This record gives sequence, structure tokens and C-alpha cells, in this order.
Amino acid sequence: MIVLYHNNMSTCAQKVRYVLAEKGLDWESVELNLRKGDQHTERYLKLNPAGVVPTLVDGDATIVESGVICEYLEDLFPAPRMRPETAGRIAGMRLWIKYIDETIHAQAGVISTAIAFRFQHLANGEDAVRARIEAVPDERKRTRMRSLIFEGIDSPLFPGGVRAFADMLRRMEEALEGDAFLVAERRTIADAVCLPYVVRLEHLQLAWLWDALPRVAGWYERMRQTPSFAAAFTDWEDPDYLTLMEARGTEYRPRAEAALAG
Ligand SMILES: N[C@@H](CCC(=O)N[C@@H](CS)C(=O)NCC(=O)O)C(=O)O
Repeated sequence: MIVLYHNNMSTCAQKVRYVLAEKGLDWESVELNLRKGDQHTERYLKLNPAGVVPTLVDGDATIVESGVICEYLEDLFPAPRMRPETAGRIAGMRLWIKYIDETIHAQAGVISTAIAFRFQHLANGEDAVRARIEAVPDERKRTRMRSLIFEGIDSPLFPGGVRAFADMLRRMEEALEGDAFLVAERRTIADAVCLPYVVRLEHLQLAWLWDALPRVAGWYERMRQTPSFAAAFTDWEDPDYLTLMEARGTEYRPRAEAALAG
């Protein structure tokens, strides 16, 4: 049986849960509490040296990196197909996976922490926050976390985060010009890896970013209506996270608008 080490609200875990659901696979859940630092235990670091979720264990195979996990599942369980048909479009799908992983994922951390998640960290007290940051293996990530947790939306990183998402949505609008989904007439892994970030924007009260992007709005509606949406997202939602994101997102909307305009 496939085992997925994951976290309920993690965007990277949502991608993988979506693909698992699309393929109708049974899997065993091992949930990590990222606020408590379960991802930094010696045992977990042996599976995932970067100390992040998700990790998929399938017999002797341990697979990390959400995009790689999605393609691993596609290779092993090709039905229903979540790759486009032609080499050119498959390359297009992989470019979405790469762009999301290399550019957008970090920016989701920026806006989510600056707007909302910093309050969860700060509630543990400054000493605990500093210890939590020091446990992160990547130095650049530690620097980013310090700024976002202690400065919030005043962090110099915040405006770039909002703009990165405006850019992602613009790219999606362009990609959706010809097809109902990002790289094909049907859902592929490209859609699965973008979806969590659009959901996150909605949770952070940033859905106004696609007010003038009708194709993105239509795509999002279609994706939300797929049965896998509940299995990947709503079934795992933490109401406390949603309440926090809604309250702080509403409060900081003017700052997000200013960040975009400036
Ligand atoms: N490139 C990795 C990124 C994984 C990642 O950053 N996961 C986040 C949750 S979405 C995490 O585990 N964060 C915990 C931490 O950084 O301590 C992937 O795609 O799997």
C-alpha cells in the first residue's frame, strides 16, 4: 500500500492527494504537524532530507518532491491519463511543474506567512519561534522565515509575493486561451500542481486577483467541481487555518492591493 507522509493544509500535499484521487488509489496517511516540527525528526529526515512534505513510500521506493511524485504515480498508474498526448505538450506540462515549484511555491510561503501563518508561530512565544526557524535546514529559507514571521506584511518580501501571483494568474489566463485546461482539453498534472495555489489565494481573500481573468475563473470552477477536489482539499481542511486566513486576509486586503499597484 502506498504511504503518504503529508500535512492537511500543505499545498504540495494537496497536489499529490489530487492525483491519487484522480487515479482512484488507496493510500495510507501519515500526517505531520509542521508547526510542531514533525518534519525535522531524525526518522523523517532519513526519508526526506529537506525536511518537507510530502514524501511517498511505495514498497522499497521513497519518492520526494511533489511534482516528481505526481509523475511517478502517472508512470505506475497511467489511467486515467494525466499527461497530454504530444511531446510538446508534455514539455509544457513539465514547465508548469517546474515554474510552480521553483517560483510560485516559495511565494505562497511568503504571502501565507506574512498575512496569516505568522500569528500561529508567534503564539508559541519568541524563543519557540527562533528554535523552530533554526531547525530549518536551508539557510535562505531561515532568512525568509525570520523576515516574514517578525515583520509580516511589512516584510520587503511581501509585495513581490503578491506580484508573483498576479503574474501566475496572467500566465494561466493566456494558457487557457485554446483549451479548457492548462495544457490540454482535459485535466493533466499541470492543473493539479497549480490548483493548490489558486485555492490558497481564495483562502487568503485574494480571489479579486482574478476578477478580470474570466478563463482562470472558469478553470477554477471546473477544477472545484471535480470529485477529486474534496478528496484533496476540503476533506482535509483545518477550520482554524481557514478562519485565520479569512480574518487576516480581509484585514490586509488594502495592503495587498497597494503591493500590487506599487
Ligand atoms: N519542492 C518541494 C517543496 C515541499 C515543501 O516546501 N513543503 C512544505 C509544505 S507545502 C513543507 O513541508 N514545509 C515545512 C517546512 O518548511 O518546515 C515539493 O514540491 O515537494
